Amino acid sequence: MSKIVILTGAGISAESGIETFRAEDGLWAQHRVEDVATPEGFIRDPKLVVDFYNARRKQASEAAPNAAHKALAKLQQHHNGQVVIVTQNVDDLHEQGGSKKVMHMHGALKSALCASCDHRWEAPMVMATGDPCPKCKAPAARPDIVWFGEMPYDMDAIFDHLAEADIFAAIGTSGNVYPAAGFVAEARQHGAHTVELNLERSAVGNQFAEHRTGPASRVVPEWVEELLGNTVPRRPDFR
Ligand code: BJW
Repeated sequence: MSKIVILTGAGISAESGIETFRAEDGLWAQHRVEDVATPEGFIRDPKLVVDFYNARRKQASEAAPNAAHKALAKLQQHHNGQVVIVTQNVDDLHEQGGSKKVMHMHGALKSALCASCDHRWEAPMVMATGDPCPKCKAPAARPDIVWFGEMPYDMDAIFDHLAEADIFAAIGTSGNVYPAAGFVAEARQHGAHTVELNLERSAVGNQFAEHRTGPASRVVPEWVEELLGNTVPRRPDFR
């Protein structure tokens, strides 16, 4: 029984119509990171940040999972061993695609967080600044998103999984943001086979043993079918 750990990024949801961050027309071309994705930005202008995530929540609610999300759900169902999905994405397209257990290390649009007592609850479609926490009543609701300088979720469990992985795959992530960008080195150090599935080599692409180049909706289903033994393995792309 082998254990597969999969890290996904914005690229897996791109073909579902959700913008990535670092593309020329991506989210960071339209918004300053420090304004909308840092705790300091939220203190400075909470309405700007809440409105930014309200718009993202609306966009995500209109998106549907693509063939890559569905293929990973199939892998989770049929692989003879454990398949752990860790996503940096804040949408829920993995769950909509049929995946049962997904670790959202950068939070989730569907969740709200109390900045005062850390209570979490289901976010309304439109949040407002100063919404009260249902538990402690403080007017301190914020999007449950991990911003720069904050600790991502589930780190201990993720590093435990990486240490046990036989295969580590990164799908549609640019390798610019840590700690996620360091997962390949961690998994490799513990003996995992590492594979990157992306339109192009990421910033940490040289650390992967294998590359599968192309859109996620094509390369992920192909890779999954090979893992499940349904097709003849293709020659890896060692460029
Ligand atoms: C396709 C495709 C298709 C497109 N098919 N592929 C100096 C050195 C090292 C680290 C630091 C440093 N200074 C500060 C840090 C730490 C900092 C960091 O990494 N900064 C960097 C900018 C340098 N990190 C943090 O602060 C994190 N916390 C932290 O480190 O805590 C301390 C700690 C220490 C030790 C252990 C543990 C913790 C928190 C990071 C929070 C990131 N938050 C964001 C925004 C919130 C979420 C949201 O609003 O949605 O998360 S930033 C943004 O980037 C978002 C993403 O999840 C994240 C990653 O982006 P992703 O997914 O890779 O997207 P893109 O757009 O970059 O790339 C898309 C990719 O898809 C591309 O490669 C395309 O080719 C590909 N693609 N179409 C296949 N169809």
